[in-house]
Amino acid sequence: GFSYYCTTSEVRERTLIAVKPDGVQRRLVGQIVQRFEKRGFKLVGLKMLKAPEDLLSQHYLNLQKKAFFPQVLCYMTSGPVVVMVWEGYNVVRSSRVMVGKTNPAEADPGTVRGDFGIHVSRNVVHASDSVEGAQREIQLWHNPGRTYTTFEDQSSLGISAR
Ligand code: IDP
Repeated sequence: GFSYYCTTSEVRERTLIAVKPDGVQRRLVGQIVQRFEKRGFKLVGLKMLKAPEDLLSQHYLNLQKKAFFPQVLCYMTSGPVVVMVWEGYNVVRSSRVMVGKTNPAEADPGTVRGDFGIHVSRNVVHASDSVEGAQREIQLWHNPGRTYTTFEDQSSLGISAR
């Protein structure tokens, strides 16, 4: 049909966006979802889970040798994360702009980290940094064959009667 002539592969590009434990705890999930929806991107996957360390090690393969890696693991396992897949034209590059610089102190106002971030270990969101990276991360986090502790197990979320 016409789609063959009119669409480009960038339209179906996908990226992995995760609201990190501090973002979930601070009730920022809705505002973050809203930013991506307003921008015209399409939500094509979402799940909430407490990330296992082995999954995080795979996710952050390039950081494993850094001295601060234990800090990253501690931060990312401090509570559940909300992992989403968003689709749209140039979504990988646009998301990185919307999310802002890694260090919230350097992130522009108007970006997620510039508006809500506190510290590199409290920077609210993750966004894939390349199309290839996004494909790898989507496979990793949304592989249905993987066993997770999901939100159905409330004890894993730190939700208690306290
Ligand atoms: P990115 O999340 O902006 O792509 P990366 O360099 O891939 O940045 O780092 C991944 C995550 O690791 C960051 O979002 C941040 O939470 C954490 N991180 C990066 N650098 C540091 C650091 O120097 N100290 C502690 N945590 C860090």
